[in-house]
Amino acid sequence: MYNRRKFLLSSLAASIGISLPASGHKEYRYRSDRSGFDGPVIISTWEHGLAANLAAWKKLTAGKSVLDAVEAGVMVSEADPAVSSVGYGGFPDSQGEVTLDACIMGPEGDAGSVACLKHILHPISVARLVMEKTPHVMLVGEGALKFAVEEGFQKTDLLTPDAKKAWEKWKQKSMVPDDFNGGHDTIGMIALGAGADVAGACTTSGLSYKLPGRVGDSPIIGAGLFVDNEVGGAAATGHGELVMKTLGSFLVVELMRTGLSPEAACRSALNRIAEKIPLKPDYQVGFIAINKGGETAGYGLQKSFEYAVMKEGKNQLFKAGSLF
Ligand code: SD4
Repeated sequence: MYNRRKFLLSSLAASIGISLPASGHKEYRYRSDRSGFDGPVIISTWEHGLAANLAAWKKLTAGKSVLDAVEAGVMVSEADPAVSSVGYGGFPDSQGEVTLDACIMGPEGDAGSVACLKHILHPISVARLVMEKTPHVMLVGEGALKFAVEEGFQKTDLLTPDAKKAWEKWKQKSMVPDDFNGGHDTIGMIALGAGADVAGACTTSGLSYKLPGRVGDSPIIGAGLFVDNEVGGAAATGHGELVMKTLGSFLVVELMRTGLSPEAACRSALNRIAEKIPLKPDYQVGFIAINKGGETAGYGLQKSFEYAVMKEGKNQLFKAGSLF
């Protein structure tokens, strides 16, 4: 099987004029007919993506892998108490418990994920170890926590005083979990590194005041995140139920595979959501995407979506186009 794959790769390489090293790994710079890859490109969701991009950029320019880059990038948001939808400082569920969802995908088609994980500051690193050290893709709840502790992660209290105060205020008003109460600032990140390899990471505390046990799109491979190293990658933020019902990030990548630009693919996936699912006026979904040529885009259902792109050493925040 391996030899056949290597043979096919060598034949393909010969037919497009590149040479492969003994390992069979591609070491050329990818050039598509849309644009050329010319160095690292990182895209992530929301304004806090700027700080995350910078951490990822530092890894890539220090020669670290694209997986190291996306992991280090989103860890910045996980540790930031001011980001109320990710990691430490994330708003809790309806019972006051912070539960975290995260996943990571690498260029070799590998994936790891954790869902409804409590007490761990960096769920993205646990997801990476699920990918690297187990034969599984996803661990949830108690099992994910047990795995993390066995791997040496410290248990910590993730509920900050500010998040507790917000939850107590919400409790006074309502004991009915609101299906979309709170900020939309899950961090999703896709990076294109050396050799135009693509990796992605996504991490969140999910919807504020969700029902206990609720898992959103963010740790679901294909929903909150999808990477195909032949095409590019995509990640989602916003109302996870809408993204799960359409397997949004997979859809964006598959649309890019047909030749759509990242922006057209994100817009088309959002159109799919708008056509198939009855929407409430305040529902938001944002997609980010990057293709193998280094083209990036973000697009939202509503106007509020922003995304951060770092390329050629410049880190910039963009207002995304929107359907409504
Ligand atoms: C979820 N998509 O759990 C996440 C929420 C989110 O910013 O993106 N918040 O549904």
